[in-house]
Amino acid sequence: MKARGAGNSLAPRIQQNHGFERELMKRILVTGALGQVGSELVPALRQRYGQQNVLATDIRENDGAPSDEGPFQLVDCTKPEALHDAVTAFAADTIYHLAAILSAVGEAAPLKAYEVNLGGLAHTLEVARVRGCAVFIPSSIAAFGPSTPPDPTPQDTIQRPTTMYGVTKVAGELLADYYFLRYGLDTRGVRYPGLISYLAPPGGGTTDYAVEIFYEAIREERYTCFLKPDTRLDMMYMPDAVRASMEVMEADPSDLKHRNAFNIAAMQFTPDELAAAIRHHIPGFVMEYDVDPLRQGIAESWPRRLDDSAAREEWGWAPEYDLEDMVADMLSNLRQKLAGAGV
Ligand code: NAD
Ligand code: AKB
Repeated sequence: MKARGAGNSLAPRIQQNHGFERELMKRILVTGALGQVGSELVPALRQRYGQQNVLATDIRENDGAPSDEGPFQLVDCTKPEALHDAVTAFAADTIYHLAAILSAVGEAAPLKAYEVNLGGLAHTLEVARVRGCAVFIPSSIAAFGPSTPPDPTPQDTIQRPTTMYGVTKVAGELLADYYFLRYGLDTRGVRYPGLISYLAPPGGGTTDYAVEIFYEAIREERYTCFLKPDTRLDMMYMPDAVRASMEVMEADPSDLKHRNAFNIAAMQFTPDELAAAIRHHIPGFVMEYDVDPLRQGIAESWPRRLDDSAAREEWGWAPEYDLEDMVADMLSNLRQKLAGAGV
């Protein structure tokens, strides 16, 4: 694919303010920074805004993650004082709030998912209100449910998710809108599809198969998939997700009709189609199926393709990677990573 839209590119450093009497964001605190997204978003933010201007935080110790080349602090987002102290001490003007419990893990511990995903977000928004920070809030295809039109899924439509993860995501979208409408807080966000990446492992979601498959394809030339072969889902390669997360925060606020929960999309495929794309590079690759009813049920309740026209129109969103580009890049980078680790 690799044909970028003519819209909001990160190449020229945007010089406008956010409409909230602040210059370019330059002191950024990231929660949940050691996860699948943070491991790639933190280095990208540091490259753009300066290594010392991005504080990575998480509830667990950093044991050598890619985001370890800069400030790191333990912060539990369900503890409002700790969050407030970290934001204040770092003089953060922006928070990327990534801390979360994903869909499959969330079904094993629904109240924990509620506490972290919704409680953590409420505390983050409140600290941001007191400290005057902009906030990036990621939502997900999981914010939709079985009564949502699945293909394409409009920007504004029926949601009614049936997982606790989805319940917290749709409530989080509303909470983010509320803080903007009620307090003028600069909240923004996107609905990520299932994300595929090679740096950090996925955190226990339903789309994890689309990452695991690459590890097993390289190591064993075979993979047993927990979703049915024809389960179509919306997916995205991490470089596109990272760029979207930064572009939406740099968008001119006067162009935004929506602020939170922008649908973004790049590619849609089934496990069978992903296996076929991998076979172009590893002809002997064998895919087997051992379906997990929990994750199959979750996947069937999610959209197959998001309509991302609002993001395209309002801030120039355009993906760079399609299925073919993503598979080639994943295999090449993961081979190098596993060879480097002696695996
Ligand atoms: P992840 O599970 O890989 O990482 C989440 C991080 O949050 C972990 O490092 C974990 O240690 C941390 N964490 C958990 N509880 C915490 C707490 N109480 N305080 C502080 N940190 C805590 O998740 P991810 O894939 O990096 O997801 C980041 C965001 O993107 C989440 O909001 C997620 O819902 C959203 N999202 C991700 C995907 C995907 O495919 N990865 C898709 C859609 C949306
Ligand atoms: C999950 O599967 O839970 C996540 C997501 C799509 O939000 N990857």
